Amino acid sequence: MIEEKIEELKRKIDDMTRGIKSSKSLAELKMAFFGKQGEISELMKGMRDVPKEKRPEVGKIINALRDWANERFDTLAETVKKIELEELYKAQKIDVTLPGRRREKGAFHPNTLVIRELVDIFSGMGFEVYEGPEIENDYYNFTALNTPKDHPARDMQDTFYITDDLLLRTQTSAGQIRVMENKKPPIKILSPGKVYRSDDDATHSPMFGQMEGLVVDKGITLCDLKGMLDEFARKIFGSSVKTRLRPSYFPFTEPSVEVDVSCFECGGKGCRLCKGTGWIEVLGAGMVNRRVLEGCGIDPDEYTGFAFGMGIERIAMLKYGINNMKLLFEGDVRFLKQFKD
Ligand code: 2NM
Repeated sequence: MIEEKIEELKRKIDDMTRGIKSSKSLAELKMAFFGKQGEISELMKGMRDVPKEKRPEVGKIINALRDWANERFDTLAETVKKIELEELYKAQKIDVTLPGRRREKGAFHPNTLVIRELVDIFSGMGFEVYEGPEIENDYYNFTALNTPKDHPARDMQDTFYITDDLLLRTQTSAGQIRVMENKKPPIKILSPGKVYRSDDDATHSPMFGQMEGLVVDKGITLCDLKGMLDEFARKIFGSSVKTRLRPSYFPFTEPSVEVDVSCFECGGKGCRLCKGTGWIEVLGAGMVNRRVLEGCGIDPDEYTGFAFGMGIERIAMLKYGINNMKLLFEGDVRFLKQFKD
């Protein structure tokens, strides 16, 4: 009777464990037999109803079954675990002959390269970098720069106004006024940054980069400006490049000049880049207008200064031979990757 039951249980365990592939389901199955209401536990509980004299015999049989089942589950557990590990190793297998994963590298924008180079050149001459705010008021952007109310640069077309008084700066010199108001000369600052003008065509962008320099001290002359420009031109365009000054007009400088560099492409003989003239216009400059100095609380009879300003995109296009300004605003990596310092 009991022997039959035990044989049946053994067969059942054999059948149920045959297809088992995971440790989890095997452990669950073991619980189903050995757990509180499990068939093996029930058998043990049944010992209560076995007559006293038969108990040692029946006990032996049941214990033997329990040991058999335990061993069976333990061996199976080991096998399943081995299979599971093998599968895990297979899934995590690394092919060391596979080519490495490339991390795409970006590139510095030509504007960034030019800004860095300019900052480097002018730092070498003792300039400190000062960056003012991009949102300015009428006073710093115009009035303090001796730009009268009826000047064309103040037209609504040219300036992005935020309110009657607030605007997007049209030149970085707005910030330089703050420096002159707050610091006693000597002053020697370089102001790189974005400026905004309501222009938009093939050669004008509503936002562009500018870099302005300002030197104020006792005895500063136009010769100092010329000497500094020569040094700057040689460093950025090549050691044989010369500069020349042509008269111009800016409200904030007097006299004002346009600065040309001799063509670094043809050496001055005339080519497509310099349109046959041998010269390329690169920046505007001048001696700081005495009214500007006065307005900042600097005595123009004691101090003089020069200032200059250039467009970053223009320098980048000249330096890297870029013929279309739009390329500088599109951010196409294939374009950007071509430039290195
Ligand atoms: C230019 C040309 C000429 C300029 C003037 C000043 C300041 F603040 F001193 F008045 N900063 N930069 C200046 C002078 C800028 O850009 C074409």
